[in-house]
Amino acid sequence: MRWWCRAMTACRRPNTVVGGMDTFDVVIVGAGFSGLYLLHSLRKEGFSVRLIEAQSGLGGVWQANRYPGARVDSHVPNYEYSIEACWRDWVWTERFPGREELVRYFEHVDQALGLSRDIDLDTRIEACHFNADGSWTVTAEGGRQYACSMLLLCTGFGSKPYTPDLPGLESFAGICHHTATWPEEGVGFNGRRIGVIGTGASGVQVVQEAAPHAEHLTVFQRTPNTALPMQQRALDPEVQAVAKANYPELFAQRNVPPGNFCDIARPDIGAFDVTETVRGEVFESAWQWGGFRFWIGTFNDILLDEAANRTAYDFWRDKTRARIDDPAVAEILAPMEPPYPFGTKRPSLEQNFYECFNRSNVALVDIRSTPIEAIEPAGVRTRDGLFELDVLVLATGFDANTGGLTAIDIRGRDNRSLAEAWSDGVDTHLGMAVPEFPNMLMLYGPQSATAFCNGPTCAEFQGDWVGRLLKQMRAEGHSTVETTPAMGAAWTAHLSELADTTLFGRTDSWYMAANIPGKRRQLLNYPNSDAYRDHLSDCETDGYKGFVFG
Ligand code: N01
Repeated sequence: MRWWCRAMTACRRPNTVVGGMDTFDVVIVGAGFSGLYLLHSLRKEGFSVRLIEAQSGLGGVWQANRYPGARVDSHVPNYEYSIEACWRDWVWTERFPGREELVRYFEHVDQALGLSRDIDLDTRIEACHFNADGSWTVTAEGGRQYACSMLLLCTGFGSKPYTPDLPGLESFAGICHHTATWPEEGVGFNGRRIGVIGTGASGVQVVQEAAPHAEHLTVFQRTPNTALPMQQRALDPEVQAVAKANYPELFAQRNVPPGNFCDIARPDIGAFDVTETVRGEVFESAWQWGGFRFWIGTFNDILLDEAANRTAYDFWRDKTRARIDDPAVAEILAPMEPPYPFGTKRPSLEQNFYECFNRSNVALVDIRSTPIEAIEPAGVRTRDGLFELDVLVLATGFDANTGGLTAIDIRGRDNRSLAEAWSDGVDTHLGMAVPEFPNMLMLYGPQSATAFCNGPTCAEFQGDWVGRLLKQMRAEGHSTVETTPAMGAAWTAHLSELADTTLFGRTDSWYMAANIPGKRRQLLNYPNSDAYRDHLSDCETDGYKGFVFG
């Protein structure tokens, strides 16, 4: 299938129908930051594009995660497109916007860029099969089919919720929901006995919402979260209007090392290059500034060197323990000895998470020392007894990075499925292409910078890279592009080296694929967005080294 020919004649026209199938140059799966950016940019280049989304609105995780308290952890103006039509007339109300505001932002983006006309909502893709002629057949639930030359998977790192195998879960007589499949009509917390399993970002946010309303709240924690102060505040529209004069410069900054935020630079000195007093001042200043600055913006060896890391942990621990009244509770939430190197599990941002445990209606259960034995109709039974509940919240995370992809029956060459190809671990080239899956690219996927890079920043630089690749293929008359098993193995080996030379490899986290029983332990996100971007750029400069065109 010579997709560039059709593109050159069919751009901006309704798609063609071939053999009863809607046929496009490009099919994109997923309407989050990456998918929408690709739709916008590839359409501009004259490709015929269809974007398919399982949910009934735009925004990816922000559609799905409608649990109480859902809120982004990247501050304004980082978490938005750099496209002027999107930011010029958009005003945020808070420094860290909540889920409802983010959904409205995506509606605004839709209007500004006219995206919806090329999107099928409420359409869940079940299968994507590569054909001998180089095309893909994409099949949605209900049987609707699309044909395309290039398949772009933008399913995000957190689109497949993970529910642990808790014995008796289905017998629970109250209301039970995973945070990522929260019902649209909501669940009232007022006057109810609420239980929350999990203290990752979702758990922290639900706890903050439930504590003031619940008759009683029980939080089941397995591993402490080194949550950091968000330092949330309302934003003044007039101040934002003035700041917009600098937005082009600020957004450009997201793509300039060091770092991928426009206003948090990766530091260039180590924790022991300064005196203890100065180190304390640097930590304190980052703490007061809020957000991720304490995680990534203090010293360059915090995530590399154990002793440096310990200085950050100790600062975090002392600050946190000072907020918790009961020393026994403090020891569970912020132990004297670090449960893992600070920052190697993603720190959540909190507003009053730790103070919630000073309330008389909130109890903390350390399920590492008193494990959950079963879920019963009346509640959760641990080794210590039964905790009676009306509502059970499963804030237990995601089959991160790969789950959203392997949930689809994606079959490449020789009819081999992606799930089978990755059954013993993931191999990709640059986190974008999978050996034996020609004409298929992933964005914000496994083995790319993904969760170590601000979402819109990554969506734009990866999206631009893909756009240039497709244009070059069109110009040079190539109809297929793929990577090789050797390149996949080499990239995996490189990530494995990074796991060993940073502190990430020491911790069981979803970065390390270690949150899902039986999943092969490997680093699934590239922990340095600058270096990652350099790899993409070098690949392109070297004539797309590692890719084979046909
Ligand atoms: O999921 P998680 P999440 N028994 O995997 C526990 C983004 N996000 O949805 O740590 C008992 O972090 C598990 O315990 P442990 C963000 O990138 C962002 O909260 O494995 N407990 C952990 O406490 C985030 O990092 C926002 O020991 C079990 C929790 O469940 C990512 O999504 C908001 C268990 C899962 O935490 C995932 O966050 C929400 C079991 N069998 C999400 N299995 C923002 O603020 C798991 N747990 C932007």
